[in-house]
Amino acid sequence: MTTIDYSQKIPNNVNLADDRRLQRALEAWQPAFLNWWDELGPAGSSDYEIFLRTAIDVSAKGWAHFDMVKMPEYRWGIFLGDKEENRKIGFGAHKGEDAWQEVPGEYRAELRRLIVTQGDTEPASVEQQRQLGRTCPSLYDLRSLFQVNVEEGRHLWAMVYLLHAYFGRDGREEAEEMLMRHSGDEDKPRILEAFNVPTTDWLSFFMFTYFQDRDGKFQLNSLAESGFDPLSRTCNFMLTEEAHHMFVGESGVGRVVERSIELIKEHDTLDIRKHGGIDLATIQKWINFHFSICLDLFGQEKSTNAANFYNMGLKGRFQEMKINDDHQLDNDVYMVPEIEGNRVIISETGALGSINERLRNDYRDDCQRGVDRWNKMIASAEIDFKLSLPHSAFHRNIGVFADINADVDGNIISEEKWNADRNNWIPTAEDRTFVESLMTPVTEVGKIAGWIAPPARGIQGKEPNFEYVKFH
Ligand code: BYC
Ligand code: FE
Ligand code: FE
Repeated sequence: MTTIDYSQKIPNNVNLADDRRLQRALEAWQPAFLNWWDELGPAGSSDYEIFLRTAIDVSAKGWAHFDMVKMPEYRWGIFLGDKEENRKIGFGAHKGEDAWQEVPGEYRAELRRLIVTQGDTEPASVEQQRQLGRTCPSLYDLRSLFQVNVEEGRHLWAMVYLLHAYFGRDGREEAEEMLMRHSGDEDKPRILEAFNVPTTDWLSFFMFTYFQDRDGKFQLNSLAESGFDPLSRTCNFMLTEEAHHMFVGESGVGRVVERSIELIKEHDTLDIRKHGGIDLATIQKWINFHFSICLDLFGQEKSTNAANFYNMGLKGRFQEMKINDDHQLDNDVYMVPEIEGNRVIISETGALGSINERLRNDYRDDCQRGVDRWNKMIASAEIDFKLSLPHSAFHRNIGVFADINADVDGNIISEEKWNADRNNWIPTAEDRTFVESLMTPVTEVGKIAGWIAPPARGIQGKEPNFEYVKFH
């Protein structure tokens, strides 16, 4: 099963040729996808040849093949992770029963909703990043952007496959809708808020791949625990691709920090804007913005939806099988934030109802690790500045903090104070104009923009200044 059949119109490792109806339905969706890619995928890129990796095998080792490819000719396909024989449902009311190979009828609507929400984010991110190719800081970075974009396109294929294969007519309709909602569209926006925010500059792109793709990591891990085996298997393979997206984010922000440190040292000032660098205070504002909108992606602190998904065995916790408890949580508790008077307090609630909050906390810890590594770079250059994640109450739109204003330390503040101080915390129009002013494209082999350090190493054994993208 692990080897992918590339002789088919739609590459796959699910024996698609044996199911002619499904094959025909997906082959009918394929031109709509390509049309969408042409209209809303990476702008102006259809003739570029790019050093891209393509999946050839779904095992953990050696799954990728690298070659110069034009993106419209990328072989998007359907790749499920290996099947675990006799897999059991690991949590919830059906714990210990055989994992489902078909959709459990009673949970059909919930399962479809989870798959649609997951699937919707994938094309959304491609739409959000559509214009970035025009302002790349180097060919290396341009390749990274396009690699991320084609893989997000493949993640859409992953969810569309599930909809077509397991949800009949309404699945096919949902697959069509995936290409009809668009990021930022007033009438038909993407489902989750953070996927309607344009990604207009490369600092935002690196923040996106660091923070927002990391939501992907946590959500996909939770869905990989699913009792619905095809969903679990597809998420397991998507996670191997996701790791690279987060590498792009962490190393990207790291290289911006590295360059800023160089300029601070060279000019003996933190105020490096006039020297063409992004000052650390500006980087902090971008962190505040992206981290806070990503916290919203985890839903409400107390959620009956999440409790139901868990009970039903559809969506688990992060690394569910490594947690040492009964995996049913009927008698367990968890601490969630609440507003009491003018303060944020932490109070005990049922563990089942607070699955979202637990995942958000796991996510926060994971985000902190990269911030610590960036701070180490700053500290070893003996610069007195520390980057940090804002408090969870800061700049939120979902959950208990949606109705209050808070500063970056989590103190509840008045509307007036928020309006007076917000410019110190999140990017202003001037900040954005400044960062955008640095975004002049660098496409010469071996050259890099002045606001970012070069990568430590290249891709797949190539030099950092290999010609990763050829324009024709
Ligand atoms: N925006 O009970 P609650 C990725 C709604 S990223 C708008 O807490 P639930 C990627 C909610 O729908 C991973 N609406 O909700 C990254 C509900 O509506 P109803 C994406 C929101 O269901 C980068 C109501 O508020 N995957 O892969 O527990 C590049 C009550 O909320 C939002 C997934 O998200 C929001 N942020 O939690 C490319 C996994 N939050 O019922 C790709 C699948 C909540 O009142 N999705 N609402 O109509 C889920 O598991 C859940 O849908 C959520 C929401 C965790 C997102
Ligand atoms: Fe994805
Ligand atoms: Fe991703």
